[in-house]
Amino acid sequence: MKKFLTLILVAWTCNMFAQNNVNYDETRVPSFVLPNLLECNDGTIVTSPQEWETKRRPEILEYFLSQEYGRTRHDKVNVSYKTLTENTHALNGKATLRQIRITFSGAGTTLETIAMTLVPNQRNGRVPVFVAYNFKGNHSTLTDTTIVYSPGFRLVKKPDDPDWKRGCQMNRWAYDKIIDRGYAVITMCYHDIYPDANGKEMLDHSVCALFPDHALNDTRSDAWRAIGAWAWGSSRLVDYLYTQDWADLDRIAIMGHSRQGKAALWAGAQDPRFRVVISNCSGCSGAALAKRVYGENIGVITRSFPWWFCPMYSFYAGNEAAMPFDQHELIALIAPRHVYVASAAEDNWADQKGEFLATSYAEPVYRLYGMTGLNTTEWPGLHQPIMHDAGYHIRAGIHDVTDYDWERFMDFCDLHFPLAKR
Ligand code: GTR
Repeated sequence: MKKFLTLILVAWTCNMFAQNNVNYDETRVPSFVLPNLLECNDGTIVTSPQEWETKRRPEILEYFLSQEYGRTRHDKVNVSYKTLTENTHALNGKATLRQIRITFSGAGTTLETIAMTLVPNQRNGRVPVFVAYNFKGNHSTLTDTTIVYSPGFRLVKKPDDPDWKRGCQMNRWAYDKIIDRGYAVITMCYHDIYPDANGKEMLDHSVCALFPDHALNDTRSDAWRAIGAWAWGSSRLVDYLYTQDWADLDRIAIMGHSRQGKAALWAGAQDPRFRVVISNCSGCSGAALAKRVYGENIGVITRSFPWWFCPMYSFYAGNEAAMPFDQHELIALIAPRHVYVASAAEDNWADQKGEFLATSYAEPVYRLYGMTGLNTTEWPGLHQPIMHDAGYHIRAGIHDVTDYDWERFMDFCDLHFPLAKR
C-alpha cells in the first residue's frame, strides 16, 4: 500500500513538473498544425465575407465562449451614471477630468464602479477615445488628490499596500502625449468589475453577481469568469461614451496590457463598437499562439489564475495539441476592424514570437475583406512597427506600457480612424 501511494505521488509530481515546465527554447517548440481559419467544421471553405460572418465566424466565436473565456451574459442590467467631479483645468489646463460613478444593478445585487475621463480642452467637435483599464486604481494614474479610490481596490489590497500611493503607476499613462494628440481616455480600475483574486467572495463582488443564477453558473464548464467580466465591463464604458457629446463614436479604441490585453482582444472580438483593438504584452491566452507552448502555457496560467477562464479551459493544460482552435482565430474575429499587437523584447514569458505569428496568421480573414493584415510572416526587428490593416511592434525593454507603445498606438489609430466629425 505504501509503495502504491509513493508511486501515485511520484506520478503526480512528474505530471505537475511536466505542466509547470516552461519552455524558452525555440528548438523545443513542438511542431503543430493550426486550424485553418477559413475551413468550416463541416470541411467547406469560406470564400466571401458573408460566408465568414454567417458560418465560420460564429463557429470560432463558439470555441472561445465554450472553452476559454466562458459565455458572456446578455441579460439586462440596470445602469445609472452620476458625475462626481469635474475639473476643467486638469493637466495644466489642457484637459477636463471627470469622475463618474456607474451603478449597476441586477439579480438583487448592486455594484458601484468609478470611471475617469480625460478629454482635451482644445478640440473641434468630437474626439477619438481610448478605453483602457488601469490595474492599480484611478488614483495610480495621476497624483491629483481629488481622485477617488476605486471601490474594488479595497477587496484586494491591504491598507498598507504601496499601491494606495497616488500616481504609483503614472509611467503607464502617457496622458500628456495622448491629450496633445487630440485623444481622450476613459479608464477604470479592473478590480471594480472583477476583483482580481481567487475565491467565491471575489466572484460575488464581481459583475457576474448581477446575473441570475451566478452561483449555479459557477460550476458549469462554460461559466464566464474574470476575463469575460472585464471584457463585458469595457463595453459598458462604451455605453457611457454613447451618452457623451464629446466622444466620437466612430473612433473608439480599446487598449489593454497583459491580462487586460487578453480581455481587450476578447472585448474587441465581441463588440464591434471598438474600431481599433490594441493588445500590449498579452501573452498566453491573449495574442500568443497556445500550440507553441513557449513561455507561460495553459497548465501554468490555469493553475495560477483559475478564476480568469471558464472551467473547461484547464482541460487543455499540458494538452495544447488537442485544442481545436488557437489565438490567431481570436485576432481574426476582430476583422475587418483593426487590430494592433505589441510585444516587449524582454518579455519571453509572453512569447513575443507567438504574439507576432498569431497576428500574422489572421491574414486570410483580412484578405477576404480585400484588406491587408501584417502581410508578412517574418518577425520584424525592434522598433520596426508594421502598420497595415493589422499592426505589430516589438520594442526594447520589459513587460510594461511605455510612451513608445502609446505613440505607436496613436499612429495606428491616426491611420485608421475616419476624419473627425464636426
Ligand atoms: C502574469 C501572468 C500573465 C500576465 C501578467 C500580467 O503573472 O502570468 O499571463 O497576464 O501577469 O497581467 O501582468
